[in-house]
Amino acid sequence: MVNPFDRFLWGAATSSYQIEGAWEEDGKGESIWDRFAHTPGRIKDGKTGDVACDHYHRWKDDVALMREIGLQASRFSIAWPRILPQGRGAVHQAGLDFYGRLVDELLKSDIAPFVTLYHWDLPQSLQDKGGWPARDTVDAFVEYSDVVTRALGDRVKHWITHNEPWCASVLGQLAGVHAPGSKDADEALRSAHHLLLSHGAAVPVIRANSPDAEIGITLNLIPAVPASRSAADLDATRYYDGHINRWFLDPLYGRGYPGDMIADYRRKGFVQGEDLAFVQDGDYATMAAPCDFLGVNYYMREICRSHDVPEEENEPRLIQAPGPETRTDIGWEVYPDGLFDILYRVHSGYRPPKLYVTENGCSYGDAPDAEGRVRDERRIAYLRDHFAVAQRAVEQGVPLAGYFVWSLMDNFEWGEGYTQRFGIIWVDYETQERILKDSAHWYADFIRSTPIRLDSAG
Ligand code: IFM
Repeated sequence: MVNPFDRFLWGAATSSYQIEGAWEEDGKGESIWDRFAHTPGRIKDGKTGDVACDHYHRWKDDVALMREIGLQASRFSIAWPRILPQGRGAVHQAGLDFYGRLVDELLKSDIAPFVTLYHWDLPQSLQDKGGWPARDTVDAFVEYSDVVTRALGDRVKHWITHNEPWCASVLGQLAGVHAPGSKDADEALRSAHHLLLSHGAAVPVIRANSPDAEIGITLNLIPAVPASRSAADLDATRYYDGHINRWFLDPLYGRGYPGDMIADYRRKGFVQGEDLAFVQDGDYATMAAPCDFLGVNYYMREICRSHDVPEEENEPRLIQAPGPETRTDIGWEVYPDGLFDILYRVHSGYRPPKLYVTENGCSYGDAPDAEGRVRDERRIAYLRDHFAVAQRAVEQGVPLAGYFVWSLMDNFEWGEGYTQRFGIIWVDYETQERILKDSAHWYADFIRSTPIRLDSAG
């Protein structure tokens, strides 16, 4: 039988903490993002995701807006503490029911649900027991994946284990700007390892519960470009690429951690001794569990220049690309060709059977005008140019099967609070009114009329 969703899918993405609100409703447990956002000084303007877009109560209307745009797929994440308020143990049926109703409404609307199991809202009670640096959290994630995929595996045909493990480990536990907010290189590396390990350990469990589903993981990948051809800048580029891309891609595709990066991390004091103490026998095989797709989140490239001070050897300085007009409100360069570079590089270097762009989008603050219309032309140009690049990648043989705009609606942008608007739907956070921006109308027309089906099957 032909799977009705076995074609190129145009969608939009969100995540639980960023849109749901209802942070302590219906028996939900506390997450590390609840705790982090409630800690003074962590989030711009002292904002939290307590209410966010109130999607927990407005989900039906939000699905109606997706239908109006004509989305073919919706990527969203599940809040682990709604399902297992204490992280493990007693399953909370009300949490499962919420997502069950959402999935049913999407399917009724002919919108394929792409479900991310972990988009950073770890139950606080697991954090209290050590969080991702602790190996036990791997088992907890597998148990949680089992519970969710048993309940929804008959209806959900696309599972994403983790979103951007680099952010969860490095931003959360080295830079300290995301939850849980620590600054410890050893903890960050352990966390990255346990995130990847839990992905691999969960894959067979998800497959058993949802046998005809596709399973993958989503990485934030950034093409690294040298600022010059000097040996120092080329080495800085190698380092940056290793830190953000290869440290995650290599183990997922059976190569273990990159040796050059282990050496660099040892030099920087991130790793002690010869071995990575947290890697146990069999871990590399587990992490490389065969998957059906890789999700790529693409926003920008980085131009890398070496520092000349010896103690910061291999720590690249990231320099600005020319032209402030090419930046979005959050300061990221607009560089559509980087999407081609990263897709092609992953395809030729790692050969995932399928790829999805699971996030791509831009932050622009255009607000409703006197007629209540949001004329976000820059977002339209951004999406049009990136879609054209995706088209080129498909024509060059990249097995790209779908594309999710980040984001369906303006939402809580982590440490930035509500200052960055990535949505194709405007959200008035006071009234919770939603307005389809011009980009949403443009996307609707694009989906309806796109003459060329971006079909990787050829
Ligand atoms: O909002 C985030 C999302 O949660 C993960 N990827 C990047 C987006 C924009 O920063």
